[in-house]
Amino acid sequence: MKNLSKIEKGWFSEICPMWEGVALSLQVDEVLYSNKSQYQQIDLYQTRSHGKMLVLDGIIQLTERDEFGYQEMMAHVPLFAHPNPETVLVIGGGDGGVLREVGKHSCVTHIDFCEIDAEVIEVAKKFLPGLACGFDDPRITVHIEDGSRFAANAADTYDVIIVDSSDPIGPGEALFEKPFYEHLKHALKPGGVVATQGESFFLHQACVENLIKITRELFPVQGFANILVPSYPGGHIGICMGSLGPELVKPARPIPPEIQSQLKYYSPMVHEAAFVLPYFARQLMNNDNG
Ligand code: SPD
Repeated sequence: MKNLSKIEKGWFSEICPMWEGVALSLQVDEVLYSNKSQYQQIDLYQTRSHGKMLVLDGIIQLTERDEFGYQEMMAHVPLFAHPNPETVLVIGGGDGGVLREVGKHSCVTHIDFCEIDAEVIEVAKKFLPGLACGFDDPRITVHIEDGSRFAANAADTYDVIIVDSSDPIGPGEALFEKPFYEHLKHALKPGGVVATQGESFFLHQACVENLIKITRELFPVQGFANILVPSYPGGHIGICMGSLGPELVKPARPIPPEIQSQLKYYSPMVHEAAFVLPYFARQLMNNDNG
């Protein structure tokens, strides 16, 4: 599969076989960075309407205008589903946005961050300070290596694991396969929770079904939540979750006012609502979300 994303007459169009026949276009004022790293093509654009936009191998990873929903939900849904998360592993998400959100939890004492492509981190630090501020947290240890290998070498270590992957084409492919989820389970402490980027139940049904199958086979509790992100394909994206103990659909602890006041998307009501899926998607999950 090859992405054919391109800029034509000043408009970037995100063209990919994963969402065949559909493309989101954003008007680009300036190309701020463009380079092929050891792993992927990295582009950073100044858009007309959505602030800066990070694009990896032709696929939109984030825009400054709507990144908050994705990063907040990927971090706070699993972290609030856990009664007392202290040790956290974040795989992928070299922009730092998920780390920024994880850092808001004072109960977290240690964060391992594993990203395969150091150049994404460098680009974020230079052009996306509102996200890369996530790296300033002294509780973080950065590991530049393959996320699957990193997880495979950890046992019984983390209360929460968050996988902020790109799509299952290119470097992110192995992160959608069962052996990776087996490593994640092995790396969790008893009662641990894992949350991974779960694609769109509207556009990527086979991929979502596979993720549900894998997590259902491996974890006693499984859930799938939805996030509205206008600049992702279909305008939304899922979080596929597995838990070794806690229920996922309700926060396990109240949200401290000092965290809520910093957020724009997540709230306890949004947490619960995110697991309520359209009927056809619920059928896809085999009615597991009620
Ligand atoms: N279709 C794009 C999915 C991208 C998910 N990861 C985004 C990284 C933002 N921290």
